[in-house]
Amino acid sequence: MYEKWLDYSKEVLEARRTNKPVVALESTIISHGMPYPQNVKTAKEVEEIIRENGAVPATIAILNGKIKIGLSDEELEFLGKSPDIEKASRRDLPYLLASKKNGATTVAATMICAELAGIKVFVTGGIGGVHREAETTMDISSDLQELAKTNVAVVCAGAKSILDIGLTLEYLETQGVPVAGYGTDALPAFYTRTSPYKVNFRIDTPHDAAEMLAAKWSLGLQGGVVIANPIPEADALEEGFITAVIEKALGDAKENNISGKEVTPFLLGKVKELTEGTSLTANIALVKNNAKVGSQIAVQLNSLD
Ligand code: PSU
Ligand code: MN
Repeated sequence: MYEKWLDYSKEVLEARRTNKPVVALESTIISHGMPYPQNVKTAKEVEEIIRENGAVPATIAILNGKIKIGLSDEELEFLGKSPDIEKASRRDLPYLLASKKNGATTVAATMICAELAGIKVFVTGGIGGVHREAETTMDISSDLQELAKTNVAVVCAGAKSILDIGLTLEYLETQGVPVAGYGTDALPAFYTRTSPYKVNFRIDTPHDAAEMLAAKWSLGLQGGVVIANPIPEADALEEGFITAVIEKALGDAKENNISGKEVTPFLLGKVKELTEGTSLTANIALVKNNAKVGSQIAVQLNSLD
């Protein structure tokens, strides 16, 4: 029944027919995470990296009340250019689809759509999490609940320290979501390769990552896995610098009484503004690196099943 909401690109349809590995990509990062035209350029380059590594890219978004699995260049351009595309998470999907609207899917919504489309590996930049002071605001991203129940692996560069990373890890632990470090014992913090926190497990090869995913799902253990892949050394930002920027962004959010779904885009926007583009360069580099690792994992997983 749900198939009526899905609309596949030709490339993804062909991949399904020939049993090629497919890698999902989100669209909030395009509409709300990066400025135009870098967002569209990056989205296309990321797709190309996935092809070069033997998989097929499926950028996911809601367009005219359909779940698009794979976007054309025109659709990418539209998403990247239109200033008022709704950020779409789990709770937004029914309304946006039923009223034939557009939406840029978050990690949570992209996981849902990927699972419906039979895609097991999803590449992005950073996941949402437990916000600082969540004990009073109750601001916890629905990305974390999605990781608890939807069977998709998320390859990311860890979590940004706009979040309370420690509480985010506690939440994932409670929900039984494994957090694996790709070639690292430390949990990466998006712009930096390390944080004060450790990952649960270290994985060093795409093959080992695929074996872990296969083990999890063959046991019927519902939910995703976070595969945290550190930003390349050359692109990492200096920790003191980015910490100061994030503190300032958090202060501004408080002063402006930002709440609900606006919190994360507001903080990301402030960080961008305050770093005058260096954060954008880092962001682009880490997403590309995740695309490489994610497609290698997808290829391995495809050869296991
Ligand atoms: N963190 C980032 N970059 C992003 C996001 C988070 O470093 O682009 C986006 C992702 O789409 C993520 C969403 O799923 O923000 C989380 O929003 P919220 O905290 O409102 O759940
Ligand atoms: Mn939130």
